[in-house]
Amino acid sequence: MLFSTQAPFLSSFYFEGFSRNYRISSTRDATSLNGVGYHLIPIITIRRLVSLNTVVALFPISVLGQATVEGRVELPKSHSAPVMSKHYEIVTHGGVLSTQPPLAVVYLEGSFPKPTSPPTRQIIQQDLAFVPPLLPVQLGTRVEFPNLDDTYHSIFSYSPAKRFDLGRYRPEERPIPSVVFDKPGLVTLRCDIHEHMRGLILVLNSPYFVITDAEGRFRLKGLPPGHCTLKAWIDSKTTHERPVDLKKGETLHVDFR
Ligand SMILES: [Cu+2]
Repeated sequence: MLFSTQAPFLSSFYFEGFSRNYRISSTRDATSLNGVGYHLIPIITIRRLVSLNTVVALFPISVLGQATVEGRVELPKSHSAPVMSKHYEIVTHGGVLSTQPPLAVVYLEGSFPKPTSPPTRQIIQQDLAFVPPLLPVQLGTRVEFPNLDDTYHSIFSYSPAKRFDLGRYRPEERPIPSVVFDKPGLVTLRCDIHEHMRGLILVLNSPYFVITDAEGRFRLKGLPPGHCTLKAWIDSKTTHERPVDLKKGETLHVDFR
């Protein structure tokens, strides 16, 4: 905890140091014509400070004390032949909604603090489809729905986790129509004009989630140590779960099959 509160301070310290140095060096450059000696030290200092700042930014000290989970989710067999273009869509089989080709969302369940400033994400409408077709978000996230097609879309949902209707709107609509997702659960997006359009938003009471790759592999970093439940959402009727014991600085391997 001590380290995590220090990290932003260190970062801004290095950044401030970098700006100050940069200002000094440009003044010297401007006033000296033979400024080799003047150049060298500030450039080295800038490089050192930039790399220090990068290290601090990439590895906030608080992350070093956190856990990682990686592994693989056994995905259902694809309903169609392997696609070369990796065009994902939402399909329904016997009332079950899933992505095609299959993908899973892996997330850590627990009681985590709500984000101080609500995140904003986007699902665009392009070529009469929702992109991405599946979006996991943390509870409280605002999702914007920009229309990039040269036609109207009319997005709505009847899902218990969020019932809404944005009505018909054109690409130039401003502000971009958006919805805040404030209840956990799966939200099915549809369009009143284009019957085939389907999208899914998985609203999670957790900031720790990731979509697997096409082979079901995943890696979740920066997790808080402790006992938690790791879940793998596969389709609207299937979510696997495993109790996990996350330890500081350690990587746990978990496979869902
Ligand atoms: Cu539409």
